Order: sequence, then C-alpha cells, then structure tokens
Amino acid sequence: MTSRRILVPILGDQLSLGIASLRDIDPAGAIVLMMEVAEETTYVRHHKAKIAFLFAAMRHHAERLRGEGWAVEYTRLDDPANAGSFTGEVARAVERHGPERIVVTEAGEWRVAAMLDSWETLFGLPVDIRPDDRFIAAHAEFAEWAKDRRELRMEFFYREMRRKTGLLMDGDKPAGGQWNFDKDNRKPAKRDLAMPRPLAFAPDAVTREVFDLVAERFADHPGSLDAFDYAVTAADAERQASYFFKHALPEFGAYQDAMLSGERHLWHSILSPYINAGLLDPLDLCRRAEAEYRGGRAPLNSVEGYVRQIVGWREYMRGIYWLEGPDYVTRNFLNARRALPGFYWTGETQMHCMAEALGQTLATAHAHHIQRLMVTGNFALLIGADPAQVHRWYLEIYVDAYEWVELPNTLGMSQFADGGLLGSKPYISSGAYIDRMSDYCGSCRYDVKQRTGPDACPFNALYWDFLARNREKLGSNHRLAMPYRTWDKMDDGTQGALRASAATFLDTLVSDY
Ligand code: FAD
Ligand code: DLZ
Ligand code: SF4
Repeated sequence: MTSRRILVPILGDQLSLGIASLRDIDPAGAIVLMMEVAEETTYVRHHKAKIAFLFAAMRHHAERLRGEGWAVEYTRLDDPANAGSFTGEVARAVERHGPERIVVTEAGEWRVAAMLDSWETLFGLPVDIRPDDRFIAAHAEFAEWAKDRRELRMEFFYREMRRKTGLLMDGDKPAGGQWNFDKDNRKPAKRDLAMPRPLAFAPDAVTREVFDLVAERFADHPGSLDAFDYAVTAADAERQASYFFKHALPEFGAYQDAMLSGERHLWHSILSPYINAGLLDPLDLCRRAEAEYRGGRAPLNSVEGYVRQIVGWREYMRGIYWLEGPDYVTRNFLNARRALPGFYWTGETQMHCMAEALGQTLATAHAHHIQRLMVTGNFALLIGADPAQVHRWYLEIYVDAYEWVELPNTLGMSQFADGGLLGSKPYISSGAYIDRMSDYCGSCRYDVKQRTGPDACPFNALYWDFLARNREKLGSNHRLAMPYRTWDKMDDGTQGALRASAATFLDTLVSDY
C-alpha cells in the first residue's frame, strides 16, 4: 500500500499531457497506470506498424509524464505478471496500492467504455469517468444538435462548430463569405519534384525494442515494419505538423482528392495517428492553419478544407458513433454478404489502383482519404462485401484507426450500410473517376475505357451491376437518378453484357485469408 490515493489509468489513445484525468490532480498523491495488454492488441489483428506506433508512443509518453513529476507504473506486454486486459491490470494496481478512487478519461469506444463502467462495482471504489474534452463537441451537444433533425448532414454541424470555436469567422460571418470552398478543390495532381515529402523519423532505441516485441508476438498480423518512419513523441509529431503547415497546407485543398502512383502523401498532413493518439491537439492545429491564412501564407480554400476535415468530419464522425450506439456496427442496409478478397491482405492484384492503395497500406499502415474511400472502399462496396468485415479490415490495417472514427467512416460513409444516415448517397464510381483523379490507369493491365470483356477495367461493369442489383433499395435516391436514367437507356444486350462481365469478374475473387 502507498500513500498515493488516486489511481489514474491512461489508455493508449490518451497520450496528451493535458488529458482531463490528470487535470487538478496532485502528482504527489497519484499513481498513473499505463498498460500494454494482449486483449487490446488482438481484438482485431492490428497491422504490425499500428501496434509498434502505439507502444512506442506510449513508452515515450510514460517517460514524459515521469519528467513532469508523475509516478507512472507501466506494464509491458511481455511482463510475465501482465493480466492481459485493462480491467485485469487495474485490478492488480488496486491490489498493490489500495487507492481511494480511480480517475479516468472516458474511453473512445463502446467496448472499452463498458469495461470502465464495470470498475466501480468490481473494485468497490468511486470511479470518476471524465469527458474527453480534446474533442470540441461533447456527446450531449451532438445529441442536442441531432435531435429532431430529419437528416444529419455534416455541413450544418460543421457550421455550428465554426461558430462555437470562432475558427475562420469574421464576426458572425464565415471568412471569405462562404462556409465551404470545395468548388476550388478536387484537382488532379501532376508529378512535381517540388512536392512536399513528410519527415521520416528514424526509430530510436525505445522504438527498436518495440519492433522486436512486435516482430516476435505479432508475426501473423498483417503489414510490415520495414518502412516504419512515424513520429512516436509529441516533439517529433510537432515537427511533422510544422512541416505540413509550411510546405503542404497551401496546396492541401486543391489536391485533396488526387492520387499518384508511388506517392503516399501528396499534400496531406499525415497527422491523424498523432491527433488520434493524443500527441497533437486538433483545435490547436486548426488555429495554426487559420494563422497561415490570416498571415497570407496559405489560401482560404486549403485552410477551410483542412479545418472542415477536423472540426467538421472528425467531430461529426465521433458524434454519429456515440449517437447510434453499440449496434451501429451490425447495420447492413444493402444486405451485402461477400467475403473480402484475400488480396486486401497481400496487395496482390492486377488492378493497379488497388495494388497501389493496398501495397502502400500494408507497407505503412496509412493511405489517404481518397484511396480509402474511392479505391479500396469503392471496390468493397461495388462487389457487395460484408460491411462488418470491411469495418474490421479498416480497423486493423490503419495506424490511425480507433472504432469511434473508423466505424462511421467505413460502415456509414464508405459502405452505405446505415442506409444514408451519414451520407446522402453511396460513394461509388466506375473507373472513370479513378482515371480522372490519378495516374493509375496508364500503367494498369486493364483498360479503363472498356466496359466489358476480360481486359475491361473491373470497376466499370461492377459499377452498373451494383446499381442494377440494389435498385430496390437505391432506385428512389434522387442523387442516383442520373445513373439510373443512363442505365435505363441502355439496351438489354448492353445491360446483359455488363452484368455478365461483372459476374465473371466476381467469380474470380478468392477470399482465402
Ligand atoms: P488529411 O487529409 O491531412 O486531413 C486532415 C485531418 O482531418 C486528418 O488528419 C484527420 O484528423 C481529419 N480527417 C479528414 N477526413 C476525416 C474523416 N473522414 N473522418 C475523421 N477525420 C478526418 N480517419 C482516422 O483518423 N481514423 C480512421 O480509422 C479512419 N478510417 C477511415 C476509413 C474510411 C473507409 C475512410 C473513407 C476514411 C477514414 N478516415 C479515418 C478518414 C481519413 O481517411 C483519414 O483521417 C486521413 O486519411 C488521415 O490522413 P491525414 O492525416 O494525412 O489526413
Ligand atoms: C489499439 C490499441 C492497442 C493495439 N494496444 C493498446 C494497449 O496495449 N494498451 C492501450 O492502452 N491501448 C491500446 N490500444 C488502444 C485501445 O485499444 C483503445 O482503442 C483505446 O483505449 C480507446 O478506447
Ligand atoms: Fe483501377 Fe480500372 Fe484504372 Fe486499372 S483501369 S487502375 S483497375 S480504375
């Protein structure tokens, strides 16, 4: 037993010095508990780099907290006494220290929230579960906004967040007289030698030790550690943020949806792993982006686009996740049942766009938004993949994936499995969209201009097959009226050939993973 009366568990995505559970606590009377636990590493088969990133960041954060005067107890995964779960590790700490109470910041997902809720009864101690105020909208605030609305559209929620934070506001008006400048964005990119190259961080001794652990314990998990170059400290994450503001933000808006072979980053920030784990503060990043605009160093379309991704999409996704409850994950509006093809875990496919997005994902645990949405997500939706399985894949494969943000993005935005709660139409496209936004098709074994036959781009027939197959559920969606009209104008022979071509391709898919 110690004189330290408060136990403060810090979870893996709570690596912020200012986290609510440490606020107003006297370090002299508290034990901070951080835990690498088997249950969290295996509830899905996380990409090796995701586990390595989080463990290295956790170990560095523990040192940082110690430097700030906190007494930190840190359980490593390979500690023989490790109980293997958050609850088991907290039980051991309660046994060791006999605290008077537990203070913890709320968990980021339903599964872990249920664990925290059980502690009071289990340990017979008061458990103070504090709201995670690194987010701008509290749960109740989002629920209040959503109440009585027929449609939950991000754009309107986003405006509320702009008003609340004052970001890009001139009095009560949006800067530049418009809320959204996307009409200036969505340009395809040309390869450019002056393109920004995000910083690469060489693994230090702490990270290398984690690599050894991950290589040994998670050899059967997908992905590789070979290309790992993530920041694992707040200081290095901050270096990456500064680099982004200086070199990439000005073109971020214009090229947000562009894709180029062999280019992982383009003008994206590559900051999501750090924001989601707590190494960077989202509101601070938005204020700094605004300062770039106000200082004349970045145009409004880029800065507004960046701010919208964070105070709009990111907050909105979290709001939907908590609003919809733990059974959101079971939605399957289109009754899609196909298993995801094995090449999602190997990258071995002749579709060049898929091979690029998957190859990069397996190598680095990161792909940018349009690759996730319009390449791998689009393909999964078109083939009728089971949304629960698609969700598990995204959750395991991306370094920034936590269920609160991944699930609504995958199941809602990308797979339309909630029937349009989150997006007014499915994000589907034929090969033409990918051809317009990338240079992928030029070096593909398939021909993007052909619609049927063995050499035709598979996205083309799959697109029409998807619409025809799901007509009962999607036929009345006014945003799909145009493609359905085009489909109806095709003669029977053309329709039949497209559906037969799709069927032939679907038959080739092997789900052996
Ligand atoms: P940038 O393009 O530089 O964008 C700036 C920031 O905006 C990001 O760092 C991120 O914090 C935020 N952001 C942008 N779009 C979104 C969005 N749709 N939802 C939430 N935040 C957003 N993002 C995750 O953080 N975790 C996930 O698990 C995740 N899963 C996704 C699954 C699918 C199917 C799709 C389509 C998108 C998913 N996203 C997810 C959103 C987005 O793809 C990533 O946030 C982005 O690619 C991260 O890279 P970046 O930091 O370079 O982002
Ligand atoms: C994702 C993850 C992994 C792989 N491992 C751990 C871990 O060992 N310890 C930990 O504290 N957190 C881990 N996490 C993050 C959690 O699974 C979870 O996503 C967050 O705590 C949010 O609830
Ligand atoms: Fe992808 Fe089709 Fe283009 Fe090939 S032709 S890269 S499969 S969109």
